[in-house]
Amino acid sequence: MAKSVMAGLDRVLTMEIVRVTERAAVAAARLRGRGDEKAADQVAVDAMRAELNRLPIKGTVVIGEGERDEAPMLYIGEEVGTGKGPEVDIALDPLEGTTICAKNLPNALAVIAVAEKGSLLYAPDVYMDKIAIGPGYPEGIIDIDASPRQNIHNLADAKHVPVSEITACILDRPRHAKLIQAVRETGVAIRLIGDGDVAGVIHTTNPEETGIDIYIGSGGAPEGVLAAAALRCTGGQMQGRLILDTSEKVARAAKMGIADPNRIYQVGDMARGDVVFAATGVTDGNMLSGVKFGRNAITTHTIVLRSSSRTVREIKARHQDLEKF
Ligand code: VTB
Ligand code: MG
Ligand code: MG
Repeated sequence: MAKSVMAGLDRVLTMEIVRVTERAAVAAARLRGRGDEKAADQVAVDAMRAELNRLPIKGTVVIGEGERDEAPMLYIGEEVGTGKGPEVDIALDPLEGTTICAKNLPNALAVIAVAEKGSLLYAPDVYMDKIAIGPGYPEGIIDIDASPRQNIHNLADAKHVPVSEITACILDRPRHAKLIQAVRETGVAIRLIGDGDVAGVIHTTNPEETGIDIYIGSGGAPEGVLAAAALRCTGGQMQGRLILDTSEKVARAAKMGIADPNRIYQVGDMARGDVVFAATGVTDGNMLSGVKFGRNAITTHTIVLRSSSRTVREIKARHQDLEKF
């Protein structure tokens, strides 16, 4: 087998990419609670792009802010990095949860994943049905085609707890009304979130800290790939299926290389090979603290994950060179 282009680089990148999400998070955090999602998103995009372009990589954005004509920066296909270094694919969301940030609610994140070229799913910006649980359970206990009742009972059995001790995270959307009702009927607790399903999925990887055992429901497909990149590093199980409910969406997906519109993607189908993932908290959350602006320093809290070693690092940084931000 060919040697990974990341070989060793992922070790170095682990530290380097922290700056990328830190800087985007600080920029967005300045606009927390201002009710202006677009402005917060824009400053996060600018900040992330500036820092990303300092990385010693020949990177291509494969999950980004959208198509080139609708996203002037960090569009799908944009080349980033210094251009001197290995060829890598990049999935990013400079501000995952723009509405959360605008309302100053929990769990807005700046997120990035760097992977070997060709190893991330090139997902169109459509919805994806998702189900995810954390590591440590036998394979096959979740099934995207099984009923919520079945999945939740399988999980409770595997965890050796009654169903009433399980918490499911679901995006609060009218389209989830039936799902929410079915999940409620099982007797689990539901954490309804306004946005931020990348965080929702990642939270399943550490239920002791976050209180979330399982994520169920549909959200953005790009967010699905980002979450899968994180689970690739932490372990955990996830299944996703694109919702291609119009011929236009099927055609758009086909153009991106998706031949089977009904395919169920496991974690490894969405993120293969060596992956490095980082997320910095913008607002306070269940896993990460938000950016704090002090008199003499700005504090950030980041989680950095590396698939080849399965290391989970939490980096709290005090930035004293305030000019830079
Ligand atoms: C979710 C959510 C994101 O998009 O993926 C959602 O986690 C899906 O779209 O934070 P809808 O809002 O249309 O349900 C976000 O809200 C924004 O990226
Ligand atoms: Mg975005
Ligand atoms: Mg998003």
